[in-house]
Amino acid sequence: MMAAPVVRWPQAVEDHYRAAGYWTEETFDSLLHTSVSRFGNAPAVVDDGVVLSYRDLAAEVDALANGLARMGLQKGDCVVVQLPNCHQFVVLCFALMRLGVVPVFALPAHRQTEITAFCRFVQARAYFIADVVGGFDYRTLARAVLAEDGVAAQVVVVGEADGFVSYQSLRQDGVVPCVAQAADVACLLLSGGSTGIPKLIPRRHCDYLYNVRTSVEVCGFGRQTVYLAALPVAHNFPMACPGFFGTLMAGGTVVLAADPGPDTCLELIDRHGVTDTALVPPLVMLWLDAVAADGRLRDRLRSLRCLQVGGAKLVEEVARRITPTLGCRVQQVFGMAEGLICYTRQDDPDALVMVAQGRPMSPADEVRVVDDSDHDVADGAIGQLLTRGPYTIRGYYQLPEHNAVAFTEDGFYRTGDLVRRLPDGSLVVEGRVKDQINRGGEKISAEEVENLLLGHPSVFDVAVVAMPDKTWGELSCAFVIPRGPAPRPLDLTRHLRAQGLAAFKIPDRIQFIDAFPATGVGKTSRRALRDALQAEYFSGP
Ligand code: J2J
Repeated sequence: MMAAPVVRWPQAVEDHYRAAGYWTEETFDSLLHTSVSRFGNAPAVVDDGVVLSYRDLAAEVDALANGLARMGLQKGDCVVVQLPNCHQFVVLCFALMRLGVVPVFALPAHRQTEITAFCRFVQARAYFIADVVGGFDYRTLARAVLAEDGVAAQVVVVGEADGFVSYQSLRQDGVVPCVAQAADVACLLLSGGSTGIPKLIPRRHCDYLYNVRTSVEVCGFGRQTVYLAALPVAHNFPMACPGFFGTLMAGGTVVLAADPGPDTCLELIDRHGVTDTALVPPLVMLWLDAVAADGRLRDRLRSLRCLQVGGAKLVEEVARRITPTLGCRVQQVFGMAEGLICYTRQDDPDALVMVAQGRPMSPADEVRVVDDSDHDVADGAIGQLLTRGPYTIRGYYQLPEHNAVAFTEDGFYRTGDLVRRLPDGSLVVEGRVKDQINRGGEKISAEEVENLLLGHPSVFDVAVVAMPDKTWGELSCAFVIPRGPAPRPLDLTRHLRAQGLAAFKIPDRIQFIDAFPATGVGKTSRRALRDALQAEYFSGP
């Protein structure tokens, strides 16, 4: 049995979080039991034609947990979950968490490179997929992953199993007891990351439930809440901020959308009386444009109370269009899977909600804004954000060397974000110091893509940087110094695709260059490369 090791908080701090009531003895399994006893026959999860009441949901979890246990999964085992938004995702989460089996939540967009890395890193015992989604056959991906060295997972398929284990067939009558405890790891979330492949973020029942509970309070979720999960639910935002877990804790209804586009979502909002949802900024623009182009669509949004926007910076001009066009309130959310979540509040003045990314949700969140030498900057000045608190991790999963640089000695997480703190404690995100591209909310680690490009024989050196874009906020541009005659850009993107990389990480543009601009200490100046793209953008047509 491999208990998932985590970097813990110092004992005195953990004791304090418990004594203060931030951490309780609850687990995700007790959340489900409590909600079933309080909300029994109310609708919990709506997915396409399927409606599960709280009682139905619990029965599904019982049946699946039983089957998973018979499959041989045990406390401390890790599995990789890569499912689209469907009720089976929700059922699977609770079933695994009851057994103390730890899911790694891969994104639907991940491909062979990422999935293989996750399976190897955690020695995944199982890999959960859907059969075909949007024309992509995940079983083909699973076969490719299984063919890699060091992967020995049982594949479980929602839908046509095609030789693998079928999710449906796993369901077995009977109930297995919960063996997870509050201090155990509940799941491993993915970090956006700025080095190598995504790092894994251990979230324990106690800290992740605190995240959910506090989000529910701040966002005012309750029985009346109908939450549309539009973004992929593997993301922390629609999962726990307050997301589907928060909705289920509060007694509301989760409506799962197959895709986040306005065609699908506006119809679901209308049909199910959705009150709350969460989007990233490019999707907000898509929704705004759809409703602006056809005023009748606005009627479909009658029930929508609040639109949460986060994951990337919401520009003020777009923020200002939301309430007049969609008829709902805006809440800015600045969060990270590592922990800290900032929300603008319902009673914040409009002027603040339009420009700030919110303030930390917990009174126990500690925030510092520092310069390059970790000294606090003057109030209102821009600096790097450091944070620690009852739901911010103290270390990534099994990466001691990286943890030594990603956290300060006294346990603050270095977010890599540049922020400005307003007098009321609200934060305005001003940029970042990490080598990451934020492509409309999807995070791309420059180093991960660079390493794969360096594997191409015609690439001598490469730097991947952010390029401004009106819709996406940022796109990615790879500056490449060729080895010999320059290849075609298409050869390089094909090279990346052939290795099985999530499509959003493929550079949007490839630019050949003779030499990189250098910093004072002779390193490649990514800033100079970014500035060149900025200058071009602002002088463009
Ligand atoms: C600017 N940058 C933002 C914002 C996140 C809620 C919302 C988002 C995430 C998330 C999340 C931003 N304005 N409003 O987990 O629960 C950038 C920052 C941050 C990084 C974290 C949640 N909101 N960001 O996006 O782990 O750079 O979480 O450090 O994917 O996204 O990325 P991620």
